[in-house]
Amino acid sequence: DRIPLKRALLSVSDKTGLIEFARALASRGVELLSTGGTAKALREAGLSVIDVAQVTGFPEMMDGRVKTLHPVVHGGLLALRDNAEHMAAATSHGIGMIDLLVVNLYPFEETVAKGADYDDCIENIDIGGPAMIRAASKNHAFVTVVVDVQDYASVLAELDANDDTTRYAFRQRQAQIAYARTAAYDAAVSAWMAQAIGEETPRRRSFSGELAQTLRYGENPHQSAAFYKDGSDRAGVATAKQWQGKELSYNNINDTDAAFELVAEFDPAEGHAVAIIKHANPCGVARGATAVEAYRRAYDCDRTSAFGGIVALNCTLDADTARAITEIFTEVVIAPDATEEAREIFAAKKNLRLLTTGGLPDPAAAGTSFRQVAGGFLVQGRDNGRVSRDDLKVVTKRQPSAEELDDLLFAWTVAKHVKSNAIVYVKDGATVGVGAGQMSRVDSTRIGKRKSEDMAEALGLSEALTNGSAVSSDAFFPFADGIEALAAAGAKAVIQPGGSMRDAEVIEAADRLGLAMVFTGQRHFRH
Ligand code: 93A
Repeated sequence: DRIPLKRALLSVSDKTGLIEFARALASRGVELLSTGGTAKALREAGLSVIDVAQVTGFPEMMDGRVKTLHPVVHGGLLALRDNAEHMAAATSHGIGMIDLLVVNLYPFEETVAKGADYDDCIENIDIGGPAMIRAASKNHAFVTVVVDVQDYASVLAELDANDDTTRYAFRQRQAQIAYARTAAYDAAVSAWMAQAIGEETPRRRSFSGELAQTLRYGENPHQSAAFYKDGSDRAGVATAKQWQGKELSYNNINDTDAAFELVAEFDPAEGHAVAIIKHANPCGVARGATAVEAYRRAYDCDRTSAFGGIVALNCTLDADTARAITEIFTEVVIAPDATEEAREIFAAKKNLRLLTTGGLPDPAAAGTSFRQVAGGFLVQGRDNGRVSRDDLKVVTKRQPSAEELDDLLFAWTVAKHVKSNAIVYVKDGATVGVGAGQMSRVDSTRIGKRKSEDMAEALGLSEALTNGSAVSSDAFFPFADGIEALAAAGAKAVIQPGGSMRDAEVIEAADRLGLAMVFTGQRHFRH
């Protein structure tokens, strides 16, 4: 199963590492074939190279659309070396074998990402490259294929370890990677086309990802797991720099994502905000005049749950905040940036992971989210719904005060990131009680209240902070009982979508209990 490399075809758009790799191949006696730009680069570096055009007998034509699409190339990649008929055909047609194919494709994804126009994107769809990659990969019994610059070193290591040959298992692995690459490439083309033609629900769609990290296990130790990047540049856990601490776990990644997506809702221009997440739900979110104040206020929502949590900031992590965070055990801290002093403070806490992202994701950005179900998956646009003061409709006799309106909008924004049924109590720009993930909305109401009472007791307060609070509900109240439960918790103002059959009863209850209530006209289920 060991195949020596006598002849290689190199055709690459990304010329990173090309010269060094080609030189290493040439020094091992490998003959080099190449397409226009690649051949030019190799020649300029003093390497001797044969033009593919010379081998095919055709010039590169039609703006390069036809360069390598020729039987001399594809025969050389596809011929079975142990098949007498194949080899006889190759001889009679003057087809030389190609043992190594090195291709990276026209930068289609990058062209789309930089906002190029339709024709430019079309011109960057590589045809000859994927055709060769697929041919070489099919014939991995004899041919080695390389599609990633990072694999140049792997090939050389393989040759070094195996007397200048490649082993079957190595070629298989390379072929698997290569097919994933062409699949990802076509997935990108198809996704771009769907968007370009305004097709939101294409009849066929495919997705692709690149391994970012193998994980020790999934949600539980008996589940295998890995983390894949989708190639988008959204600031977050997939693109963050990890400064310290052991590798993130599956649950860490999920919770860190939830934390950062939540805190990114709060524009740093409007002040510091901190979110603390446990099991993908917030157990404290707050604004503050400083980052450390925001952290302490978030922490004071539910100190018990915050232990071992994930902390996200919408601003630079500074030394004061870093010191406050290290007072308890925290799993992960994620922020756009961290000062050197803050990093030094964390350095003493070996188990604490610090991630910086360089920025915040745009909460209003469009996007797609997926969920697997048995036999398929659900696709939807990401929940980028946001409401502002102008969208609110006051439905009660009592108008909310300006302070209440601030808290209502804050509560609404947090509730969007809480598992349904979500009830979020807020006072002065800080959550004071969160009821998450209950099957009954009234239960979420009660849980938030009880949490707040527990905290009041722990902090030695005379009453729970739900007293006088503003409350958000992620979806409408189907009955008046939810409103009654909120009033019993001392809430003074309520924000909810509205739209229940019994809205009239719900509004009547709010009026009777002296609450101010606003409707958003938008729902934030999160199941
Ligand atoms: O336009 S193509 O689809 N037609 C081809 O026949 C072809 N053969 C190789 N593009 C083709 N390629 C691509 O050219 C390779 O995949 C590679 O990305 C690029 C290298 O071109 P150059 O060597 O001229 O820089």
